Amino acid sequence: MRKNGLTDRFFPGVTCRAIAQLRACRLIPEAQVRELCHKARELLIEEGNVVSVDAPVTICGDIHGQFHDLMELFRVGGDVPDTNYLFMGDFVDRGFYSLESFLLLLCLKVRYPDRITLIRGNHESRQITTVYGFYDECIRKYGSANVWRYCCEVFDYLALGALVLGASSALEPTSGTTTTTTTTTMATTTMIDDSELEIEVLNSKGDVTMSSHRPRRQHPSSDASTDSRNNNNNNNNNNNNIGAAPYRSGVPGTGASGDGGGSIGGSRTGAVLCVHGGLSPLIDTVDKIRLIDRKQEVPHEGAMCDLLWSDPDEIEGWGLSPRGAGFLFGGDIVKHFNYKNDLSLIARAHQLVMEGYKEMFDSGIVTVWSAPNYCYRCGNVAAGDYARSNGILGSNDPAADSSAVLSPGRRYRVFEAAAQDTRGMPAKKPVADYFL
Ligand SMILES: [Mn+2]
Repeated sequence: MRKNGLTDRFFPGVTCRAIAQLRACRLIPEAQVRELCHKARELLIEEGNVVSVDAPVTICGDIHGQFHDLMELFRVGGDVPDTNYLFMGDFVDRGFYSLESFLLLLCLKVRYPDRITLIRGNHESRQITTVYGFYDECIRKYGSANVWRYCCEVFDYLALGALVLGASSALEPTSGTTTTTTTTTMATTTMIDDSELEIEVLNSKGDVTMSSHRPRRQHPSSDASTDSRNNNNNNNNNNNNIGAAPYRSGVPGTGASGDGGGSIGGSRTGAVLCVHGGLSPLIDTVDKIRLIDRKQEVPHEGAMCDLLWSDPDEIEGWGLSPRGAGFLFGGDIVKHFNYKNDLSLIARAHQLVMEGYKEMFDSGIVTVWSAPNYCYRCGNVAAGDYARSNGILGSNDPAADSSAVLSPGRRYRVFEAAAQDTRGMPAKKPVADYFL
């Protein structure tokens, strides 16, 4: 079978060599790109439109061909496969290294399929890439459109979303998850006995720059005793099992996952839905996303288009998007969708946010942006992000009734642009910014 042949040729030697080469920002031969794209398609075709991902996972936003910043992201957040990653699309265009960035991510996907999840952004499209740089880059670097075509065929198979399941209650102290910790963190988290760490913001050195706690939720069951968090200092984030140590074993399952829900005093944790853009007026349940025939170019309208193009906005209901595709949606839409689908949070990318992340609507949705100093000129210092949804518990409103879906603990890692080697940058005129 061809499948076995491909696997034999690609596992693990060729893939490892290709990964090493791409990490050094050197391209692999066209024939290897072709093999890689075939292999990636075989993997992706097996994935549903909405991939289930176990927490903990580091969720990343737009990359846009900023290869050196992607390397910085891995340096700060932990390397694959030690850290699990979920990238929410827009790997290509704008930056000068779309090929190196996307092919590396694809190689990592083929080599560690359970460690890395790639979902589609609106730039993973034939039409958009011919306008915003990726097509030109392929021609420039490979001399023909072949590689662009191979990549576009992979784009058509990328999932449209992901559900992060099994996120535990509160964040465990930073010392357990990073090598670069500060004693301040420990002091903060241990001094406040009756609260738990909900949000933590770290800079690229691992220093905590902000943290917020919420009152600890009272559980009638013995699960409360597990609230000692885990003190496993060897935690390498490899845990992929919802119920297994070192993460809280008593975590109620998500309504979306259907396992173990409601075991603790009626309180529930929700899943985190990850999409590139946002919601669609044609989609009121996650299950409806699963019914879309996704294996095609991104359409100009309809549910699939909206998921990749829409933006949250301070409005009520739905609004027209200035982008000309997708919709604007308000906080009421987010709250209703999250409630109906047992979600605690929607994580999305698609919009530049200067701080790297931005929560809206009582933390019902977060925008994550991972391309610092976007286009090498926007000066957004904190373009990294990571919503590490390995923690959750306590509703946003402590007074809310116990049936409310609980929000996850979030750890945002903010990083600055990597030093850029500006040599070899093409003198191409920048195209119009449709979103600025
Ligand atoms: Mn986008």
